[in-house]
Amino acid sequence: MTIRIGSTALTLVQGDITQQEVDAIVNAANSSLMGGGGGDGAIHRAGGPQILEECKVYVAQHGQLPTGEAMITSGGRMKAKYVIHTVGPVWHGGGNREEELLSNAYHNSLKVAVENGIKTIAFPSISTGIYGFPIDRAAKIAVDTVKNFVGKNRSLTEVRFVTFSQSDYDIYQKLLTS
Ligand code: AR6
Repeated sequence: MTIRIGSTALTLVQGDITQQEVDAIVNAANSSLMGGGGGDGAIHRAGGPQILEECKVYVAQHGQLPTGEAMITSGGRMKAKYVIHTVGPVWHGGGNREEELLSNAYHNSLKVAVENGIKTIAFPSISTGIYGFPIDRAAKIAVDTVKNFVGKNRSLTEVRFVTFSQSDYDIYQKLLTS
């Protein structure tokens, strides 16, 4: 499904983030940037060793990536030209600025995208797998942060939400159409 905000299409698909034909896919990474499980593992497997090499160079120069921040590498062998790596918060019950940090992860990923001339970008549901953020709250933050960003910045033509499960798709669909 698609909704429009100004010149930007917000789209929702159920599928695999590694297979998206967009300029950039977002990786729900961890601060080490050295790979992991979940979508992070899938992205490094699909993209090949080039991505980890670029992450190592970044960490050597800048140190680990703090929660809520974002950085960019190439997409290696994937169709997407770039991967934007961001770190969502681990859910600890909501009293540790988790909502603000999750919003920052979306906002800073979009900022890095615009700075790199990216027009189309696909997000997984950051923090809602291994990091345990409740999906209803996380999806609302994702949709609100993206809507707010594209309302102010016209250079992105598509922001795509990619959910793994049908139940997550349904939650995003309700938020996008409300
Ligand atoms: N395509 C789309 N969505 C996916 C895919 C995929 N291939 N694989 C998983 N998901 P997670 P997090 C969904 O765990 O919670 C890693 O070890 C998944 O079902 O990938 O931010 C990192 O290195 C869920 O809905 O990310 C970190 O240590 C969503 O993507 C940690 O996990 C996010 O789940 C980050 O945990």
